[in-house]
Amino acid sequence: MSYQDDEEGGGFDGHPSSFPKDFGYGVFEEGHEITLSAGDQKPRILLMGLRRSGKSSIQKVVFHKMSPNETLFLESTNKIVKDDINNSSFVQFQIWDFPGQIDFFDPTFDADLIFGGCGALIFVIDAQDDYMEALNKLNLTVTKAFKVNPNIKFEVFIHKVDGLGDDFKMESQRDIHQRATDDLTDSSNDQIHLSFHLTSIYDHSIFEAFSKVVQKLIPQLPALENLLNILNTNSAIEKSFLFDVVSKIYIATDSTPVDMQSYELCCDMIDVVIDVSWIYGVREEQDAAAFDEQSSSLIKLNNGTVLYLREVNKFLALVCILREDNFEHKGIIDYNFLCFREAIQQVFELRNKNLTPTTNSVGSPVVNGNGSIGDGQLSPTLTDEQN
Ligand SMILES: Nc1nc2c(ncn2[C@@H]2O[C@H](COP(=O)(O)OP(=O)(O)OP(=O)(O)O)[C@@H](O)[C@H]2O)c(=O)[nH]1
Ligand SMILES: [Mg+2]
Repeated sequence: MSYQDDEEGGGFDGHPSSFPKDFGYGVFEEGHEITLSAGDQKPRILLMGLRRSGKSSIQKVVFHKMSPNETLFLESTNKIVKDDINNSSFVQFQIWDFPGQIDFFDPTFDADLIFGGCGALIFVIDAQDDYMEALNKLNLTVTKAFKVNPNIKFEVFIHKVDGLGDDFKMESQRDIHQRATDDLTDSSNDQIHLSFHLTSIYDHSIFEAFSKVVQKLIPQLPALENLLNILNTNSAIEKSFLFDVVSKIYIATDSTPVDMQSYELCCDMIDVVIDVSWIYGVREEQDAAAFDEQSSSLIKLNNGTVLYLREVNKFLALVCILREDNFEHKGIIDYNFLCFREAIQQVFELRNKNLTPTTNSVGSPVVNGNGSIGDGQLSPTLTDEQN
């Protein structure tokens, strides 16, 4: 079952050219005034929504491995909390967690600064609560943000759906979608496009939704998708995901539809690999990563399916699902994988060539390709990693 609603309309159309140039991989056009400090140039994802809607919980669960139950003890956020997702992850960005009671009319609220360098705005709505007030706030927020920066992707998380039955879930989604878009039409803002996701921190839906949000910020997405399609066809693979290992966000997948179960299986596989490596991995250095060039894993399920994981670089893993009979040609699959890995490296190499050395060092490209997980260093090129 897919947790995302609409793809129609003005969403990411698959063309890198539609990608706003002043954000994303830290590439700034020449002459573009940068008044923020270097650390602030990373694309920003804003988390907004009413009080107690679950913003901080989302950020903690997805990026800080907090268990969902622990979020019960989170305190209310009272100022903007900026969180850098950079060293340990393939994709680099900042997440700004806002307090629920933020007031746009407060003179200290600097809309230009906040929405200016923003890539995506996630608006969280508590689906277990009355959402009328949230819808008003949503309308206010997106119209304000759109005025400052029309390139922002607006993502609505209909959150805490774990407490709702399937029918009610669908009904709330339909209702919220309808009302939100009607409100925009009424205020003659129909050029603003909203994407809706049903989410909960108690299952994988929040990771899936976040994957979709992050994917919209990756200009190479169509190329990656294409490579995965080619890999699948030539290796008789049914489904493959390119995972950011630390966050378990998938950066790309082939163009067949994603079903939640496969995604969950792949996430669980990553957990297993990391856990087993931590426990049994041979480690000479003190803090060697649990995931490295030699990471690969094969899990056979009792329904004739095989899960196969291979390391792509320090931050990325390819996880494939295929039928056991097709895994007899493991040699071919491995060979194809090497070609695939090479191609991925070329995709990002091409991008890095297009960057001038200055923007490269200051603009902190969103691609992280070197160093081990969590080792605190940032390297702009993927190719360094090779061999
Ligand atoms: N059932 C359920 N509860 C959730 C979910 N996500 C968050 N919560 C709970 O919602 C409550 C509020 O979460 P917070 O993350 O503090 O909310 P917030 O939006 O950051 O709130 P402010 O900082 O006050 O704006 C916590 O008790 C969480 O445990 C979810 O997916 N399902
Ligand atoms: Mg909070």
